[in-house]
Amino acid sequence: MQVSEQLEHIVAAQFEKTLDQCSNEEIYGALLQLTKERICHCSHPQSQRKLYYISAEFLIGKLLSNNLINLGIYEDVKTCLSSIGKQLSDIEELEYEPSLGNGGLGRLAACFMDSLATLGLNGDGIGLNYHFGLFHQLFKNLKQYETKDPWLKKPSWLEDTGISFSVEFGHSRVTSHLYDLDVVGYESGVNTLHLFDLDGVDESLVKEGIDFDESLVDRNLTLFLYPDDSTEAGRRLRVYQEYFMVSNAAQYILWEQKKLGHDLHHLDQYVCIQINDTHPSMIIPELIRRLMFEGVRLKEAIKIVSHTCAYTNHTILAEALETWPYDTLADIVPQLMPIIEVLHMLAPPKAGTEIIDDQQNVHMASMDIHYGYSINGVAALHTEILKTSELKNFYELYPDKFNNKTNGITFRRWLLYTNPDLSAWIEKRIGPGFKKNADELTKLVAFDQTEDLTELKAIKDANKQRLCAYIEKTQDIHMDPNSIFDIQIKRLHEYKRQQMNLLYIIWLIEQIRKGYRPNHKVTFIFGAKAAPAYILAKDIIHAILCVETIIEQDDLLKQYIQVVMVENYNVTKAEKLIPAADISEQISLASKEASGTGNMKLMLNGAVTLGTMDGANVEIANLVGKDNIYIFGQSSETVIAHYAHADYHPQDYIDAEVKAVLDFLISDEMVTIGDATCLQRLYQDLNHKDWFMALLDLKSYIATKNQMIKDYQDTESWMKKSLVNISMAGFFSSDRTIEQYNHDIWKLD
Ligand code: 4GP
Repeated sequence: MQVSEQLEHIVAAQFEKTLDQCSNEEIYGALLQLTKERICHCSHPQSQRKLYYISAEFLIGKLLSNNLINLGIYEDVKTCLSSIGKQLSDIEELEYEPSLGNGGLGRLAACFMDSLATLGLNGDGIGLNYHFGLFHQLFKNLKQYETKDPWLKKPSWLEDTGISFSVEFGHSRVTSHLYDLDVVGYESGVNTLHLFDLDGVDESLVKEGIDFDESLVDRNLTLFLYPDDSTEAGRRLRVYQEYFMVSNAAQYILWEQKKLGHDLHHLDQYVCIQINDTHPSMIIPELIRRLMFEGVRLKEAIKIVSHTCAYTNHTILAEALETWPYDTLADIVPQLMPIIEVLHMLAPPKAGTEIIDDQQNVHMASMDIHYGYSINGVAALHTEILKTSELKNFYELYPDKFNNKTNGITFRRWLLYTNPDLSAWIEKRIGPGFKKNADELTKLVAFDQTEDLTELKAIKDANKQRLCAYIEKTQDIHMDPNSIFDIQIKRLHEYKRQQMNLLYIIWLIEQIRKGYRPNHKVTFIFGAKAAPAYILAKDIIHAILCVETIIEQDDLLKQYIQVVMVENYNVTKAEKLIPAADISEQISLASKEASGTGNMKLMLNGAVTLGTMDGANVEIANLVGKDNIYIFGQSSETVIAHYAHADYHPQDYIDAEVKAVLDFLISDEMVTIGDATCLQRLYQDLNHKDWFMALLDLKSYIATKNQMIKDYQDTESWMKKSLVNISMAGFFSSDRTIEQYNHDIWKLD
């Protein structure tokens, strides 16, 4: 049936109207139904062996357009709507973005789901259905405030399955409720994302703040993602949530496998489980326990689970290698403790690899590594660092378990959807093959004649115009589309060094005031949420917002620079920002960014990277060559050595110029509009601690960024760089990543 015909049927049945009589809300509902009806005709990949990808986050973004694209009816729907004077983008605005993730790890899981379905691989996701998500970020008094982010509205993509399980804790027992969401592949099959919720979850418990009352765990467990973990209550909630997630996962997996008639003694032939970071690590003891209920003996259960589970590490920061006090676990999940004890005792006795250490802390990653059959990092450098430094002791025990899987992104969302004009430009030159085979993008390198580049520039300019209109509409801020758009969008974290970017801007302010005139106006755009309890990250946001205001109020400065901090940065905003970027800021302290995926999205959309040799930047640099990327800063070896010798002192890097920049943070100008305590704290930290070494690289960052701004003047040569970046981005398709996971780890078919 034609799209228009089907839509007319739906609205006639639902609203007794014709399409042109419908409101945008009604059209949205009808499109949702149409999409679901079409999905029903897609087949689920069939293979004996199935992957369950367990993750605390799935940052899936809005689904309407993505599903329409993957079903191949996006253009038809657009045409149909425009025939009645409507725009799909207006309809799409009505959709709430699911708030099921925080950053890269969650977005990666979403890209993986897309690629699994596209490649026809039998793999489902398992996670939680957080009602108020992470949080909604508001700026007030130049500071970040957090409010709840209610996104679960009707009509919804979620299907109530009616499936539920019982999950017991030390002091209580709760019932779960499973909601499923279809994940449609590009012109192919469909998989499922299973989101477990609490039966009887009570949204009315949340008034203003985001806190957790343990006595209400049967009503509040799935309200928030990552609540404040600076408090004991917050940390305990994580344990509750994590166990709730994996107990449901284990029960679901065994239920489904039994339904398929599979012999649980051979579960490892039928199932593989990918443990995404340490949040789902308790799946190991829980699955062992559940197999024992099914009559499998302990030793055999351990063996089966060890051949079933694989672990991905996403960061070397200690905060992600979760450890829980033994007593906390014993209190919340006492049933797991005998198994964890056995796992600890059976693991090879090697210093630094203990599951339960001398201080009675339980190390989740240790459990994953001893009892998982594959351990992977997410970019070549990251995996090397795991092997040679962070997880060295484990690598010596299990060299064959370690492997690298450089991250990727789905080009359906991050090119076809976000940048339709660029996609059309590409298709006109190399045909549509790149949509399924991203490597074909390399054919584009040949299209570097002036006419090609002029068109490419026009596409970038139009995207910048669109971003300007969006920011004007949403934040009432006017931006200059002719300025260079220098974009840093990612979680706010000291290691990502938004503070270094800010110090550059301050340096520039001081130069302009001394008479220097930049070659080109630059708009510095930030998008970032700070974890609610991360004080210094919030101070950095505050300082950025203060500087934004100072520039705005200064007639001289605003001719040359502007700072814009995008409020409530999320997937929807990323989709608007990325196609409009000229400069992609990837400036983490070398060794600290496991991979990055924003770097890949920005490159694919023609931005030129300004980065350190960190994470996947290293691979980007190798692919595009040194003329098409701007690299600065110290190497990961140097940084690791500084940490090892504890010999980094910010004072060693403070000369008169840097001092002036730092002093600006606590200048009268700043303190009159800002909060002196926050600014002082940041100032003191940078002067005396600077744990992520912003000052180490500041000078080379300033020089390299200046060079970049200068080079931007030569439009043709800049656009050539942009073209090379687009052409070489094919490697970063998540289809490639997923093929590698499947080939080396999952072996689904
Ligand atoms: C992130 C890493 O920080 C980022 O480098 C990587 O690209 C991403 O995972 C996906 O692998 N880690 C997290 C986290 O988001 O919570 O650990």
